[in-house]
Amino acid sequence: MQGRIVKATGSHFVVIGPEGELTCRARGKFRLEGEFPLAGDFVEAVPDGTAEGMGVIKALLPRKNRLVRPPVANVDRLLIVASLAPPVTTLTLVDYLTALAEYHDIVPLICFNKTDIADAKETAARYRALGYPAVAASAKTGEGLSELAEALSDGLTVLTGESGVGKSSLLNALSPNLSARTGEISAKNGRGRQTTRHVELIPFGNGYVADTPGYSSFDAVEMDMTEKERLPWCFVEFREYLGRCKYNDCSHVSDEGCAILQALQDGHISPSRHESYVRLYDRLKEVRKWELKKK
Ligand SMILES: Nc1nc2c(ncn2[C@@H]2O[C@H](COP(=O)(O)OP(=O)(O)OP(=O)(O)O)[C@@H](O)[C@H]2O)c(=O)[nH]1
Ligand SMILES: [Mg+2]
Ligand SMILES: [Zn+2]
Repeated sequence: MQGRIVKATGSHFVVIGPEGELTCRARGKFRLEGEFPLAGDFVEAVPDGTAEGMGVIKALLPRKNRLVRPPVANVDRLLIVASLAPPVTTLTLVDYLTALAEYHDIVPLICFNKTDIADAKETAARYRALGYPAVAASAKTGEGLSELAEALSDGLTVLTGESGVGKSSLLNALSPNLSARTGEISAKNGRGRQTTRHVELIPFGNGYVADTPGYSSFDAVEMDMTEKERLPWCFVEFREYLGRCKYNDCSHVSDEGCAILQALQDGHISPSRHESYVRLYDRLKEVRKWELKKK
């Protein structure tokens, strides 16, 4: 049958398809070909005859995209959870994460949580002005939750954001039936253990959500954003100026005749977004070939 991997633990995969559910073991074949099945993958799986409900993955269907952290494929939406109350998320990180979403062709949705203790209207409006949906919400008071629920009701949404911003709390508040499972995930992973292969897609509305343990640093290599040539395009408001610089290989950092820098000077691009671009560009510039090989 064709189905989708809704749970991946590193040792086995749970595949759900029209004919039901199969628990499949990870086979060496995929590792050798450099393609390891991930949660979110669409696969061809068949019963393996050992026991009822046990199966084997025969083939991976083509992927739309994949994230490295968390390891998940065919992501439709990235829910970037930020907090303007401690632990305060820097807007640089929000900018990095919107760029990450664009890089992988994923629609970003930003949620500023904890509005019960830190107002986020103005900051949310800044991102809406860029064309990104941005919700001010509180897992505690319920503000913004109906808006979030509606946005998450189809496709596969992956939550991301630093540890402690309230990702799991938001999911718990959104749906009581999510609560046990998200609780289980955070208890198992705890803080700091970010490399876990365990990813579970939880049904939500007509779609799925995947909670992930937060992280404390942003590593562009680990996030698989290694082609710095693509970075300018990942800042949406830069797009209309691309191709208008004096030099074709303009880095939009300090080159003469740069259309982006001109737009910045004219007030069409915000200084903080451009600064985030420069910082991310500088990090990608340092990525050496051996680091790419390491992946
Ligand atoms: N005041 C307030 N506190 C919140 C809100 N949402 C979450 N918290 C608190 O913030 C802390 C962290 O919440 P979590 O939901 O565990 O955060 P997380 O993003 O899932 O963190 P990791 O799983 O470590 O990545 C908890 O003590 C929550 O009670 C909110 O809207 N308002
Ligand atoms: Mg959590
Ligand atoms: Zn330029």
